[in-house]
Amino acid sequence: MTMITLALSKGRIFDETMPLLAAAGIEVLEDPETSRKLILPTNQPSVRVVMVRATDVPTYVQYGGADLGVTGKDTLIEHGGQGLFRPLDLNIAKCRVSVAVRSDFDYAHAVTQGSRLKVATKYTLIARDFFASKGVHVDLIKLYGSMELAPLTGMADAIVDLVSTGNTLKANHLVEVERIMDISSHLVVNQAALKLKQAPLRHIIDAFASAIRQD
Ligand code: PRT
Ligand code: MG
Repeated sequence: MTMITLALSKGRIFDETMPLLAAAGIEVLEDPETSRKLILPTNQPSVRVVMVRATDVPTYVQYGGADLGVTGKDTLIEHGGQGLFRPLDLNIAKCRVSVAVRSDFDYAHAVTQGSRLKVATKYTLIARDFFASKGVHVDLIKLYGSMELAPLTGMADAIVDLVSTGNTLKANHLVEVERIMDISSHLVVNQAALKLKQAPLRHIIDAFASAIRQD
């Protein structure tokens, strides 16, 4: 029996991948929110799900810890995508990467004046590329979470972060001043596994493709 291992992260990616798995006839038998198991069985003895940090999904698939996985385009860009085949945009876990500042900070003025901006973010590659393309000089401060706090404490002028409803920015008196890119989650597949386990992986990829919701 050829075992297929799928890497997912808890929360929205797990939840929004379930309908796609169902289309492939796969049902996960335990709830990651309540189970302490990191390897979850499915109704198919040859398919299992490993639960990893969202940022670790591309790494697990790259090094063969999983044959395939579901990961945000944001995470994929920062990872670099080495060793990964990326057959499908799943159109789930949608959001955008944006620049936000304190509502009392004049971003447009700072940019036209050619000021150096202090930018806090988890997305240093995306931020570096974006500001370079605008010709804005930035000092990037790498953070791993709670980006919203950086402008509030005076540590940064701006943040580059994911926005979906905008409620988190609003609650912290921040305003979105630029949209950098739209984000959705993608299916990623280990390139070697795709050759060695071609038939079962094709079956999953095709089923996912047929179940993608367009909007
Ligand atoms: O914490 P860890 O490093 O393990 O992972 P993570 O925080 O990246 O995981 P998770 O599950 O939160 O996000 C996984 C993926 O979901 C991301 O890589 C995105 O591709 C996607 N996604 C979609 C989002 C959001 N929407 C989102 N709104 N990821 C995070 N958020 C956060 C955002 O960072 C901000 O803090 O939600 C907050 C904003 O939401 P609104 O609705 O208030 O604007
Ligand atoms: Mg999160």
